[in-house]
Amino acid sequence: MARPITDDITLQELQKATRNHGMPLEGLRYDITPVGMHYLLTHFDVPFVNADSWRLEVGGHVANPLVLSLDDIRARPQVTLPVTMECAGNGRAWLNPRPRSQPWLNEAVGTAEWTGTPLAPLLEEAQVQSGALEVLFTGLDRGRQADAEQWYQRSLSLEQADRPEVILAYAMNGLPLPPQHGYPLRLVVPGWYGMTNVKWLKAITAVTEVFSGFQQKVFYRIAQDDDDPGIQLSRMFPRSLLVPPGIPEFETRDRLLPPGPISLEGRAWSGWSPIAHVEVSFDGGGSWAAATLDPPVGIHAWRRWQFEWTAVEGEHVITSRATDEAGNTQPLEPRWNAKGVANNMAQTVVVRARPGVILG
Ligand SMILES: Nc1nc2c(c(=O)[nH]1)N[C@H]1C(S)=C(S)[C@@H](COP(=O)(O)O)O[C@H]1N2
Ligand SMILES: [Mo]
Repeated sequence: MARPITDDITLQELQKATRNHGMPLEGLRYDITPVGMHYLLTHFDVPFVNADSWRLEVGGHVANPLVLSLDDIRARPQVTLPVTMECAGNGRAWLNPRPRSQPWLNEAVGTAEWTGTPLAPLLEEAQVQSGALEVLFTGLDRGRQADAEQWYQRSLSLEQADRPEVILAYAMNGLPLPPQHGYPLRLVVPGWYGMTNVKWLKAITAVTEVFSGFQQKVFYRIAQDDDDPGIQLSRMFPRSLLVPPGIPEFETRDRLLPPGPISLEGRAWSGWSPIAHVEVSFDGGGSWAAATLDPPVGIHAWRRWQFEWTAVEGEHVITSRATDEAGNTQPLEPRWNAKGVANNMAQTVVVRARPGVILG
């Protein structure tokens, strides 16, 4: 299918793309994404952390500031949650003109089992004072982006920070966080786009003003240009992705398979509410057929779907789209915005059914 993608990836985009990898889409077969297959996005450098001397400072507008070691945090109540995490920039490379940033196609997603301790009791212990409006999360990584030198920082309203599923995670899929995913401690906010999940935490600060840092008030907004304040992103819009059927063509990654019956499968998620249905189209969205849904991997994790198809000889374009219980769904065309965020347009996959193709 004709796509409005331009081919002129710049070296600066390539530099980001080689540091920050996506999940190979065949990884959609796993309920829990193996650690090395989980997508990765790091704005600055991965900090080198000595966990023995590392401390988390919980302070700001609190009556009882805390300084905690990793052992202190590991001694607190422990929870494990499967969480589907997706970068807000997923889908950016389909936009035309393409906003120059990490050029994701569809693969900036993964589902990990995060183990950690709930944030709310820690804030309670620190005794956040009245007058505090937000909780600010600061990472150990520092750099310069769009003319501002900064620590990587994001805030949450007190109300969001107090949600029971918000955790400080020190393990991923049962092992200590690997350096690139936030060692020794990261924030996990299930349902929200990736940028919220601050890695390499060094401070959690109750603040009396709404945080206006770059990663909050400038980036991660749906805005038409630099003068448009836009809409702040929070939860993930629904998306469905297909496990690539058949075998790939090396150059295009289009799919090859022999004509005949084939079981298609994929995964769908939304940060707003549970997935209600997934539909599949073979005529570019003219008509849709319902896929069968498995139970979700967890209330904050993706749901597997399946569709029995018979491929007749020739070229096909498969489109799938997810709709959540709140009624959010996926558009067929990208919704352009200046930062290239929240483009949850339906994925299309080109499949060629040819006699004689041998499946791997
Ligand atoms: N400290 C810090 N936290 C961060 C980032 C970062 O650059 N620095 N990137 C954010 C973004 S944009 C995303 S999408 C997720 C990616 O998490 P992952 O690399 O573990 O998949 O981390 C978020 N947390
Ligand atoms: Mo991201």
